[in-house]
Amino acid sequence: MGRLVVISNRVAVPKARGVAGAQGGLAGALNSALKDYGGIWFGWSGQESDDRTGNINMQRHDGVTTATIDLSTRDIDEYYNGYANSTLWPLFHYRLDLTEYERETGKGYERVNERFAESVTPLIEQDDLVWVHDYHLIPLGARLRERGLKNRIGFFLHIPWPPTRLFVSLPFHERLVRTMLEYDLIGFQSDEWLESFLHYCRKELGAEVDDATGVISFEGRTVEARAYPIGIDWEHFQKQGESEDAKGAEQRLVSSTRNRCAMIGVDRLDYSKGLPERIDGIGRFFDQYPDRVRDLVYIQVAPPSREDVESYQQIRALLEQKTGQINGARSEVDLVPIRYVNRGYSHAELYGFFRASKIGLVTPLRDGMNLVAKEYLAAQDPKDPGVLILSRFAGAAQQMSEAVLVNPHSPDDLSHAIKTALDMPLEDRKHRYEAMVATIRDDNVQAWTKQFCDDLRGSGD
Ligand code: ADQ
Repeated sequence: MGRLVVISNRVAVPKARGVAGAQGGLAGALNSALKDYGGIWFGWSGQESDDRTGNINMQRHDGVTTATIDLSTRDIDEYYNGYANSTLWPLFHYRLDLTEYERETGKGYERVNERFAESVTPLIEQDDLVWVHDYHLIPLGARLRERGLKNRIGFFLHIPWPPTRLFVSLPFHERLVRTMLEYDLIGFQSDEWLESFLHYCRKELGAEVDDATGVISFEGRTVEARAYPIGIDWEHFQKQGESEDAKGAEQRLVSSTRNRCAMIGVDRLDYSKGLPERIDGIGRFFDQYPDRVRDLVYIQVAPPSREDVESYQQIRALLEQKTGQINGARSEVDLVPIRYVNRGYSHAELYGFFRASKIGLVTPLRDGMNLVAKEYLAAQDPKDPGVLILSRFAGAAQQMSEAVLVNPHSPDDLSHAIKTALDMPLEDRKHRYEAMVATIRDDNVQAWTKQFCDDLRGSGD
């Protein structure tokens, strides 16, 4: 059996795991996969350098070999901050208003994908499975095929796939999707994103699509597309819960909130996560139920991300302004309704915070999956679980329909959900928790990687 070669934009070594929220949900998932299968994780080092010698930095940490390259200032600007995060990310999260279409950044995106292909090709052996991740690297499979690679190559998209009517606003959309059809297997987080992709292939490319199996036939090739909802590393997360850090964090929150109910949100500071809208919903709750202000304290943990992109600077300023307004209007000398923390925490500390919080608020405007929703539930005490309030626009909502589902755009809906959660009887909380937790435990990240790799091994034409 061949090794696994994982290729993603960034490579995060295991020992750095969970330290800063900036590494997102992808890092933990890939480290687990590589430990199980052996192989290499290739990607950008995160370093900026104009060294064009093509040096690859190989390292081994905790059973995982990483191979990284640096990118030049121009590459980072055009490929990462530009096309990936100012064009594809907003468009795929349905934010046409924030989507920039610049020919130069598109060229930078192509150039870096070419550079990735050039650097990683010599590292790939004949029987290796190659697994490419996410929107930064959509054309990579096609670039690898041009270099003669015959291996099984799979692609997983961690973010939503937009409806055809939005996607066609992307210049050269057809070219991008044609490169995707060079993979053997394409994975999406949920049926909704999968269906949008299949719709595009049928309608815009005229491909033959079998909706039941996800098999796409196009210009003599056969590609399979399926939904693989990503999970959390259940065992690792439970272990974190037993640590002193987790217990200390739980204690800190319990003692600092005393007899008030702690409600928590943990998100990268990203406009897709619906943070200002969430604060509006909390403000509406305080307006509608002024006698409940003393019952609740909201903790928002939001480490900054992608700070070089303007829309991210704007979202941060907006969030600070809205939080400040509510705290200004509602605080007492002994009471601050919203605690806004602009930093990341370890998974152990997050576990403790989640466990001490009677409500978890996860309300993205769009999200491929959302692992925080699953982590929140995984940290609950089964005898006295908290309530998850979840956006119906997160991929996670498909699997977690017993959460209190909300429309994150509606302050009234959010306010009503908070009231429902605050007053929910124990029996109801337990019933909902039990209905969801088995899936989170069993459909974990190990099951996810195994399913994708097994299917990739068996797929292709
Ligand atoms: P993200 O957009 O980063 O991931 P998410 O799925 O919520 O979103 O994963 C975030 C991860 O980072 C979680 O493990 C969480 O614990 C951690 N994290 C978040 N804030 C943190 C903080 N303040 N401190 C420490 N850790 C923090 C993308 C997609 C998602 C998809 C994942 C995985 O956007 O939809 O679920 O990839 O596929």
